[in-house]
Amino acid sequence: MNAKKLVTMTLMVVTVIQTVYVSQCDHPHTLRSAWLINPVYLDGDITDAKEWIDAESIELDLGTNYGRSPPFLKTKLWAKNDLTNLYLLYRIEFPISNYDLDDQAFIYYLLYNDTSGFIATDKSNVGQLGAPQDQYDYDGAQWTNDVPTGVNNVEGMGHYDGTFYWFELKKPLNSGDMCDWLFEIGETYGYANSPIDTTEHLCVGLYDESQDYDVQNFIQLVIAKPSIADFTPVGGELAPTQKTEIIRWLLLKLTAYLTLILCCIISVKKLL
Ligand SMILES: [Ca+2]
Ligand SMILES: [Ca+2]
Ligand SMILES: [Ca+2]
Repeated sequence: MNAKKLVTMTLMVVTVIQTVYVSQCDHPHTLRSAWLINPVYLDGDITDAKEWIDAESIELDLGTNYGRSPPFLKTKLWAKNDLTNLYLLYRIEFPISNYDLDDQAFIYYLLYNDTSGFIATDKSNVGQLGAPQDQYDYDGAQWTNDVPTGVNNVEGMGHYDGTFYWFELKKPLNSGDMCDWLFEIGETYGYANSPIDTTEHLCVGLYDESQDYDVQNFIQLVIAKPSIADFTPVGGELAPTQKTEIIRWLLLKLTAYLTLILCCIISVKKLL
């Protein structure tokens, strides 16, 4: 192997390693949602030992000024999804002296226009006693309720146990009402980690009603895609639409793998 071939192969290896490194380290709060196995009962609490054991989680601090200023609230966030819905569980450490029954958890998504304004906006709010709100049309200051233009697609509840706030939230990946995010399985959402970064924003947080401010931070969310093991029927039949979706996804994945292997074989043959 001559020096030119050695340099080319080294560059290929470095590029692959760099791509993997960047994809894993690009955002400080990347949450890789897990594929849902156990059902969620939206009571605002961990209902049983199995309910959230199949989810993935991250730990982060919420704060005012997009997580940069106090008070800092130690938070753990779990996520899982199926083909239809995203499920989130929040655990937010909160001082009992500031507890308020009207405090709410939220997640919002902003897709910026290159010049000004937003291409898409969506916010989900979950209170402790239910009554979740689904919003859109953020103008930089105010949100508008989806209803009556669209539909309230947010479900969930929460409670405070004296140390932690707990909230459970359920939202469709694609409600179709044009007032919500449009998430797809296997895709990544939320790239900003600063308020001046105009790549898409995905923020989670708590609205402190008595202080009238948001305590929040940026996250990046990777929506899980199914594996074959996730779809082994256990005493039941898969719905036809679900079967079609799984087959389509598996074929796409197989095609991608075959193309990658073919490219590698051709590249190696050329180099040797
Ligand atoms: Ca529950
Ligand atoms: Ca909405
Ligand atoms: Ca909606």
